[in-house]
Amino acid sequence: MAKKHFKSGFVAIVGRPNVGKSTLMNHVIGQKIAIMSDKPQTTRNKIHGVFTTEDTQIVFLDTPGIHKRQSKLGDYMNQTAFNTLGEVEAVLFLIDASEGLGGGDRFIAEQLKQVKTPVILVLNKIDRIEPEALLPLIEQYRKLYDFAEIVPISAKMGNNVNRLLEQIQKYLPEGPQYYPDDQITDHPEQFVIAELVREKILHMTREEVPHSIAVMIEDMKVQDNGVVHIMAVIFVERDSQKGIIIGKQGAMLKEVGKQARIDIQNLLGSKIFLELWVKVKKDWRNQDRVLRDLGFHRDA
Ligand SMILES: Nc1nc2c(ncn2[C@@H]2O[C@H](COP(=O)(O)OP(=O)(O)OP(=O)(O)O)[C@@H](O)[C@H]2O)c(=O)[nH]1
Ligand SMILES: [Mg+2]
Repeated sequence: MAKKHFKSGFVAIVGRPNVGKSTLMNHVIGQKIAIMSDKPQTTRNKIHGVFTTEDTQIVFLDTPGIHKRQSKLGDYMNQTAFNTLGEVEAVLFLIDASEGLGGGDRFIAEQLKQVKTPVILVLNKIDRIEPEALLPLIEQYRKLYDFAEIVPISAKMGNNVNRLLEQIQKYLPEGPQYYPDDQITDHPEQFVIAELVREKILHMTREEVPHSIAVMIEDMKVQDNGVVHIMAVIFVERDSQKGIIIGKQGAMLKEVGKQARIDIQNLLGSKIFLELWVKVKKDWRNQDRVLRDLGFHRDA
């Protein structure tokens, strides 16, 4: 449906792992569609978050944090982030103001020079720094790249996010409404549900375990009593990790289920019954076929 003077476009959010890309997108959309955690490399796929008003639609592309590759999955994640750069109206280069400028940001800035897309520098987590620290930090980043705009925000607290939205609008052409008013993401519900299960495990585990898990929804159906029955399988890379995820007398898995159920019920707006299984798939992060089965396609 083409409305008169309707502006729309795609905006990629890129940056190092853990800088708050998913937090920003969720804040703008007003609902959790991309999982968040304090572990780097939380996001693994490109996720569309759709922001629609009377006269504008911005489709945000949340991308995996760009990092040094450690596996085929890592390669896929970096490629997913870079592929978005040339296919959008604007790029938000998100940085963590409390961490400062590092090698990772320099690397990303170099990649940005390969495309013509306008880049907005977004300094996030300003709630964690002294106000005086902001200007010197901006000066450092300006030397890296000729940014179209520079906006400091706190994605977590919501500070200055409206100002960022205003800046983005300047770069949107007149265009169609890509998604209906009530659609907030491009991924099927099952993807978001699997991610919510994965998020709970990320919150409860440490070291290599967070990176070694993948979650897949094997079955989902509405029962006669209206309860949605969901069966999810958690894949790990080693037997020892299976033990960790299950926990003593199943305590960990039970807690994962309890916490995930709350988020999933919020998402679906109906009661659910969540059945969780843990399976070992040795070294799945380096196996092309398994990666494909789990939904990590080059074109995804
Ligand atoms: N204090 C503070 N913390 C924030 C802010 N934004 C995000 N965080 C925290 O930073 C951590 C990482 O947030 P994510 O949104 O998962 O980061 P990401 O950039 O999507 O990370 P990857 O998907 O791993 O690349 C979480 O613990 C967030 O709560 C902010 O504005 N202020
Ligand atoms: Mg993320």
